[in-house]
Amino acid sequence: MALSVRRTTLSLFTLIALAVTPLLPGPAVAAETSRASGSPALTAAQPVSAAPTTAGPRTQDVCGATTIGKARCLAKVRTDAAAAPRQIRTAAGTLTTPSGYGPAELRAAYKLPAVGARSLVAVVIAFDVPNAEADLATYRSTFGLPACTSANGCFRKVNQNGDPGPYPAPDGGWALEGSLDLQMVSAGCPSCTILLVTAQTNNFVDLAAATRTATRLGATVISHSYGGNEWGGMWSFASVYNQPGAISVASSGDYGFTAALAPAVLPGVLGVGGTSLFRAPNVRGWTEDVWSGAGSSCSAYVAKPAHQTDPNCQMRTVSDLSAVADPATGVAVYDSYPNPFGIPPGWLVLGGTSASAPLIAGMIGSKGNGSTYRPGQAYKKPWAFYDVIGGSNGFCGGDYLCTGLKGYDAPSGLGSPKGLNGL
Ligand SMILES: [Ca+2]
Repeated sequence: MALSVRRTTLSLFTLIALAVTPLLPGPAVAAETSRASGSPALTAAQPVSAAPTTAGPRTQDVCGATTIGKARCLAKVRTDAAAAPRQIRTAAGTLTTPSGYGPAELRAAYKLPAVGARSLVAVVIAFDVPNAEADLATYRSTFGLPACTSANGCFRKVNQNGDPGPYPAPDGGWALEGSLDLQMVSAGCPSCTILLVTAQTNNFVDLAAATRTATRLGATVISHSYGGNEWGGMWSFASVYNQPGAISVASSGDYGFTAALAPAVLPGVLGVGGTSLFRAPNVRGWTEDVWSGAGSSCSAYVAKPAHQTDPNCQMRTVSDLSAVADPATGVAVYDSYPNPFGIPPGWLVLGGTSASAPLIAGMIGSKGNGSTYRPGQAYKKPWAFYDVIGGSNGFCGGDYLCTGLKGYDAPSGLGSPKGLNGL
């Protein structure tokens, strides 16, 4: 009897999820990005997104919707004037100060050590990121992080075969995503070395090949700020995201309570949701709510892992953990590659679970245990995370699947890292 009740509950939530999926990438909205043709043209600008529940600053999706079997990046870029860098005139000249949170704020909010382990953290991305190393250098020098260059052995860029070129054609949206990823890994782990693996296309066949290469080249943490709707075909590459020696960390999505995305939903992958992060007059100095866009879901394909005990989803629930992802409380990113959004290249403010996943990937790198870490270990230490209470990412009658409640909830998982103890 109890089982049938749970099944009824699941069906209800599945129906609700299907009813609120207009923004989903998927066959019903099969608007392909310009990249699918292999054309080097920039991705067409996407329509201004509509936040599900709260009005916020203007944003655009950094990547367009895709069809099944392909992934979109999961970043949102601010396009309002408040996100522009501030120009401050001094006796020495004009200083440009980024808007958005930098590494110092993120370190303070999540109680991170300034110096951690020297893990190799990989960023898997589709298409080329032409200015990756130069933009990473600007980000790190601006915020006082140690240099991370190919010359000093900290930074390495390869194609999906593991070779230093030739690289795929660039895409303005994915290139911006790449800068966000590299810079968030740096914020989460200033001491880590970084491997950028550029997949030939946004097809999962190529992204999985790039992931396999990241493991082969020694990465112990692999960041995936992209996703595509889960489907039966994902089992052909699922094991690539759960290889011995490396933990995959993936974005839960930017479209609220809806269908699950791969790779975040896959077994062994740490699915990272999103929060809004504010300064607060409390002991921590900060507070977080569920971000209205944070992806959360009850899988239709992936069995419930033993460490998940939440009652209203019989299959895998996404997310596991979370960190800042709301573009309204977004992070500073330096990207000099021409973007398709009409924003001057340079300092931008970004959000999306594309920010939170590489930030947490960096934190695991800082802890230094990526080669053995698995999501189940976090569930044994709920005290090691800031419980996110408040906020919602959809309509589910106030259930934990779409509402920030005490304890585990799907949009924020166990919460956000309180130092590195739970990682
Ligand atoms: Ca919670």
